[in-house]
Amino acid sequence: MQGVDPAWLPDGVFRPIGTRRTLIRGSGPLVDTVRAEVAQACARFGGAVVRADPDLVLELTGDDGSEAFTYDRRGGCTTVTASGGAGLLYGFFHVVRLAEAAFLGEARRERHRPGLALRMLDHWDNVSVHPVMGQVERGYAGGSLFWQDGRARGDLDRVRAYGRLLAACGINAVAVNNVNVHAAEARLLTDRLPEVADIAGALRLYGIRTHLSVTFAAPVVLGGLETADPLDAEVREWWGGATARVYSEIPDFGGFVVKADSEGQPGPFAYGRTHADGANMLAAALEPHGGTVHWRAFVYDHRQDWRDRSTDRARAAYDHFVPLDGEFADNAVLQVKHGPMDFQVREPVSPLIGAMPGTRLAVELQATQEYTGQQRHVCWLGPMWSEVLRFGIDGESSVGSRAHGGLVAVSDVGDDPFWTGHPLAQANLYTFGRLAWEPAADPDGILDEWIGLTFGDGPAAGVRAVLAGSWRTYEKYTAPLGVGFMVQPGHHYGPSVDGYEYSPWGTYHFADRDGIGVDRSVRSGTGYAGQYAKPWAEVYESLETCPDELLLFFHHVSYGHMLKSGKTVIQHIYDTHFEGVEEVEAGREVWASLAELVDPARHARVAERFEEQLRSAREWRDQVNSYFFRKSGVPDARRRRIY
Ligand code: GCW
Repeated sequence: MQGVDPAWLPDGVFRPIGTRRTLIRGSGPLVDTVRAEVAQACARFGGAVVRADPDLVLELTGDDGSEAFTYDRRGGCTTVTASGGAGLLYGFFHVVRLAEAAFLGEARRERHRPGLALRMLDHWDNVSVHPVMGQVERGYAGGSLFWQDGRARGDLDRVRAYGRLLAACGINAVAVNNVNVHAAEARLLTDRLPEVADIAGALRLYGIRTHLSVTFAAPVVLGGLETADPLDAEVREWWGGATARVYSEIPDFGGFVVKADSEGQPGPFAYGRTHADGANMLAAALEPHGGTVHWRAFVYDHRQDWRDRSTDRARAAYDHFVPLDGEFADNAVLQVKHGPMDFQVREPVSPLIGAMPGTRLAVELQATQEYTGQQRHVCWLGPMWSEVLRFGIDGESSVGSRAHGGLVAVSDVGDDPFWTGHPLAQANLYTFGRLAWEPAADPDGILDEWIGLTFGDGPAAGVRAVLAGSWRTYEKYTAPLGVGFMVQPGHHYGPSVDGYEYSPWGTYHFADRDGIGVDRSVRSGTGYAGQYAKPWAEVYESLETCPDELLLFFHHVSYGHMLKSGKTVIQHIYDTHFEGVEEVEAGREVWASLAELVDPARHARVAERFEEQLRSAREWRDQVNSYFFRKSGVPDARRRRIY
C-alpha cells in the first residue's frame, strides 16, 4: 500500500522480533496470521522462524476463544502462551510494543487479559455518498475505508491493514455502516450481505468481528410487511430469518447496532412499544447464533420548542431508559454516550451509567472529532476518556467497571493516507483501543507508547508537548465551563455563540446581560442533578461544591460569580480564551522545530493543519470574548484587545 502512513506499525518496530529466532506452536487462522507477521519481520531483519533453540516462543495451547495471554521471561527465552488464537495475536503485539525490552532481563511472568470483552469501533460510513452528510457522517478523514463507488471495495488490502492496526491496539469489533441507516445501507442486511461478508473476511484475519447497523423499519422497507411492531409474530419471524441468513454467510457475525426513535430514525414508539420490546426482539433473533444487539440510548426530543424551559435534553436518556432497567435480554446491550448531551469537550458523566444495574451497558465515546476540532485541530482525548472511565459513579465503582457491554468509539478513520486526516488524531484511535483493554490505564503512558511506536525516540518529547495538553487547550478557546455547543449549526465546526440558542435541538446556554448557564439543580432548575447517585447529586446540586469546569452545565450564574479558582466567570472566559490561543501558537512552534525529525509528508500535513487550527482558535477567542464583553459590559481586567 504505497503512500499509506504506517501509523503505529512502521517496519522498524518489528526489528526486535525480526532479528530473533521464533518458535511458533499451534494451528488455526489467527496462528497463521501471527506466523505470517513473524516471517515477514524475519525476512526483513534477518531472524528466522525455527523449530529449536528459540529466543521467542509463541504458543497456542487450546482453542477456547480466550483473548488472554501469558508473557513469561526466563532462561534467556521469552514465551507467550494463550489458549485462544486472539490471545496469541494480542501476546504477539505485546512483544512488538515492548520492543527490545521483551528480550531483556530475567524471570518475569505476567498474565494479561482485557478489562472489557468488547472493544468496538462504530463507523458512521454510508455506502453511497449522502447529499448532506457526505460519505462518512461526521467523518474528517476522507471517504469510507469499506465502501467505494456505491459498493464494498474490491481491493481489501486497506481493510486488512486497518484490521492489523486495530488488533495491535486491542480492538476486536467493528460496525461497518452508519447508525443513520439510509435506503442503500438498509439492504446490507439482505441482498447486499455478500459485500459485508467480504469485509468481515478481511477483518477476521485480525480477530475482529463485524457488526451491522440496521434500521428498525427493515421488515417494512425490506420485507414488504405492513408493520415493524416488535411484538408482531410475522415481524419477529422476519427478523429471525434475516438474522439466520446473516450467520450462514458470516458465522462469527457480531450483531446489530440500532439507533431507534432518535433524530428521525424509526423505532418502537410508533407501535406504542418500549425500547426493551424493540431491543429484545432483535436479541431473540440473534440469540441462537451468539450475537448481540447494541441498542443506543441516544433518545431525546430533537424538535423541542426553545421557549419550553421544562424540557431538558440532558435528562432524556435517563428518563427514557431507567424505568426499563432489568427488562433487557442478556444479549441486548444498551449503548450510552459518555455524557448526557452529545460529545462536547466537557460534559459530566451520564447519570444513566450508574442507574441501570440490571442492564448490560456499553459506553460510547467519539473518536471522530465532531465537536473537538474535526481533525483540523490537535485534540488528544485520552485524558477526557480516562476521566470518564475512572469516574466513581457512586463515589466508588468506576464507569470502566460498569461497562459490562463494552467500550465503543465512533471511528475517526477514513481512506485518507494518514488514516485520520490529522496524523496526530491517530493517537485517539490508539488510546481508545488501549483504554478499552485496560480502562484504568494511565493515559499518559499510552500516549508515550503511541509516540514511541509511531515516531521513535527522536521527536518524542516534542510530539508529547504538542499532544499532552491539547484537550484542555481546545476546551480553553471554545465553549466555557461545561456549557457546550456554541458551534456553527449543521456542520458543527467553528464558533457561533448563539448558533443553537433558539433552535429545536435542546442545546442552550441562556446568556443574558447578567449571567449565563443552565440551571439543572433540583431546587430551582430542571432537576437533572438529581439523576445522580450520591455523592454526585449533592456535589452538582450546590454552587459551592460543583466543580468549576462543569459550573455552567449545572448552574446559571452571574458574570461576577467567583469561581473556586479565585477568578470571576467573565474573567475566566477572557483569560482562558487568550491562553488557549497562546497554547496553540506554542504548539505550532514546537511542531515546526521537529521538521528534521519527522517524516516530511507527515510533518507537512500536521503543519498545514496547525495553520487552520490557529486561525480557528483566534476566531473562537474573538467571537466568544466579544460576545460576552458586549453582553456583560465588563471589561477585561488586563485590558487586552476585545472587539
Ligand atoms: O452527534 C450527533 C451527530 C449526528 C449523529 C448523532 C448520533 C449519526 O451530530 O451526526 O448521527 O449524534 O450519535 O446518532
